[in-house]
Amino acid sequence: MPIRIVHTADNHLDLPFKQYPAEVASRLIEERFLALGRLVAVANERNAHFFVVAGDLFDSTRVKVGDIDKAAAVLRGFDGVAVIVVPGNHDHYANSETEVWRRFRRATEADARIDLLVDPAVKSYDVEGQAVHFFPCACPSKTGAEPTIGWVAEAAAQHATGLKIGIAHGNVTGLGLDAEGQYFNMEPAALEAAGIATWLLGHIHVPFPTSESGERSPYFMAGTHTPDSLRCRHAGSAWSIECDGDRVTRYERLAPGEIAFRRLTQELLSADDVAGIVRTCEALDAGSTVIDLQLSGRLSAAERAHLTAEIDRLRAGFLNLTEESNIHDRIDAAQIEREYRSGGLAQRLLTALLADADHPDAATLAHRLIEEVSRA
Ligand SMILES: [Mn+2]
Repeated sequence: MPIRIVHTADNHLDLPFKQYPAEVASRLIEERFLALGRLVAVANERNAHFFVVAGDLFDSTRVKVGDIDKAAAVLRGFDGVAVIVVPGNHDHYANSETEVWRRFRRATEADARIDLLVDPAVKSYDVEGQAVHFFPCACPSKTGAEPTIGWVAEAAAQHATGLKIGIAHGNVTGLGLDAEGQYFNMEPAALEAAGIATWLLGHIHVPFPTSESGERSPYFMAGTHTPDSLRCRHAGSAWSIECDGDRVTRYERLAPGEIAFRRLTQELLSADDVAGIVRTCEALDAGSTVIDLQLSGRLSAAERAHLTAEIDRLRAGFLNLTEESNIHDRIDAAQIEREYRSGGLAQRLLTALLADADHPDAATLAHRLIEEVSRA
């Protein structure tokens, strides 16, 4: 019988989202609990034996008590053999006084299936006669450099049989993004040398492997389970992993997130471009999208007014819309006709420059110079 594991990490429950208005922040905070609940539901549908959280379940070591209870309630919904929680760097385990874990223990003591693993010691389970050994490597601090996985190879060698799975949290050389900091760095060679079936990792918020499904991988990076910032390009991720005997035989990526962050960077040079960016926005699922528009280019006064009106209209539909625009004025035929005497030098010069497609800024620049000179 295959052993099935659902692997998540970097849930960052209680991430404050301070940069957003209060009602947007509370929706984003709530989504992280809801998405974890969706993932537990998928794990149950798939009859997973283990639900593994490879660090950073919480965003910090000081979390509102109510939210610790809420997290515990979500995890309690798992129907399998055990939920295994290992502290990451954001929710590191310094000692038995570390607040978040003291309270988490209290919140979960009634459910023996929730295992908080903080010590570097093998934890073995018997699943219908099959031995499954987990090697948890909790983070002792937020920004440590010392590897946490060093003990695993020797401990794994002491178990001749059974499925052996490592759990750790930190950067992996070659995979890291600067965004998360290269803490508790692990070398791929060291991960492979541990002599276990695979590693379930957290820390880098992007999933690894890069394929949606496959047959084996020396390690898995969960990726945050629901998007957490404009940097996040995936739909939230987690892994469903199947093992047979002492190895991984199949994996599949899950996508429990329901909120997206999108940054659209666009140069606008015409009414068509304005219509295009509006269409792009309208094609998004606005109610569950946090959008950030980074607009540049040159527009006529009329095009610009239209853009502003359209953005105001769109703003109402989006979960959140921010805009950072750096758009210059562009003179057009209507404005030339309005402001300059027909047949005069300025009108003829500007009309000719406007027709020069190779130099789209020329007419606008000339117009600005003429204005300056005539004001002087
Ligand atoms: Mn982390």
